[in-house]
Amino acid sequence: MDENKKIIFSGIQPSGSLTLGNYLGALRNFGKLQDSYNCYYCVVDMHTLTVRQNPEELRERSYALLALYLACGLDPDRNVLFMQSHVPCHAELSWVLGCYTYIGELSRMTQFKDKSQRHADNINGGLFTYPVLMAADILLYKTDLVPIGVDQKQHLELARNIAERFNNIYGDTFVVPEPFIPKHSAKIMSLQEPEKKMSKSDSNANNFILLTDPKDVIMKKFKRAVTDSGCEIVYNEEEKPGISNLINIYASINDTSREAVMAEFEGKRYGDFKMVVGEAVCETLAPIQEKYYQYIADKSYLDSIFKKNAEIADEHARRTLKEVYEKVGFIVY
Ligand code: ATP
Ligand code: LTN
Repeated sequence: MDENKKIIFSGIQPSGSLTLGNYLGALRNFGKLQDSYNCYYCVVDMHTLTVRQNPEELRERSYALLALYLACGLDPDRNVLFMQSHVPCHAELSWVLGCYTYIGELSRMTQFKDKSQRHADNINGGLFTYPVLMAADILLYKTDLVPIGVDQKQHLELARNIAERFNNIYGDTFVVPEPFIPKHSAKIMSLQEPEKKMSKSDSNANNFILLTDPKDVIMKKFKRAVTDSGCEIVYNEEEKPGISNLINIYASINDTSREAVMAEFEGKRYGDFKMVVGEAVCETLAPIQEKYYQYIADKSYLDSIFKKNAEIADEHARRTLKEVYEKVGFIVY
């Protein structure tokens, strides 16, 4: 770790196979930031228990997520790639921070409201206090910057408020973190219902592209993607959500602007544009998929990364937790 570099923390839940939304909104940026920051990228398995999980599948998906981190180019020697449940400080700090978070604040979280509706038979305490655990994840590492999709912005604001509140009572303890939200891919939308977010827990597989979807499946999904009335390839989120989403995907993959995409496809047809976007996505995902299948076949290598990094993360996290325990008045040895 280079003491002069700022710290990044982010996490993804192993709650399903990752989508193009996860990749463009979060994962791709993880790789871009690894040179300039000290990075902690976590598999946040504890968060997934807020929704019922099959234990065997959860374990398998946790390995799969680490394999994807590696396949997307995260260097295990330069980034701390680890599992949340391997570092007990996350749960410990979460308890303390929960005592500095108001019920009113948690009740306003839109993800809680959405998920309570979707899982009306299991509105559990964890679902409600989920953002406190996320705040603990971030604050434990004195994180400066958190790469996330825009759907997580409200949770990050809450983490900032908790940090400021704690600092005001006990003096400077936590760094107040900033979000890092990508410009064109902050919210990749569903291919069939472009007014809602592309989500890995969607029941309709045509709504999302999985990072592991084979080429023919990806092309078929793009072919079927809902476009809008009219025929011009122009960006207009309200009136043309389908085409606007495709423009965002293409601009993001090619690191270019929406204007450049519109200029490139001026006078072209929707059908042609959809195929070009599909091809670009396949081209980006092909090398990731190839590496992914190599990594996922070697569980002992993945275990060695998890083990080594749990220790590194634990050391940093334990230091912060000790400071917090001292400040709140616990007896610390
Ligand atoms: P679920 O749909 O099961 O709630 P999710 O995919 O929304 O899961 P995570 O897997 O925890 O949630 O998200 C990991 C990261 O990917 C977060 O930073 C989130 O903001 C980002 N992300 C998720 N979906 C999208 C999307 N459609 N567009 C951009 N970023 C996204
Ligand atoms: N809540 C996030 C996942 C998450 C996270 C974090 C992201 C848990 N802890 C810390 C960034 C930093 C989600 O649902 N996408």
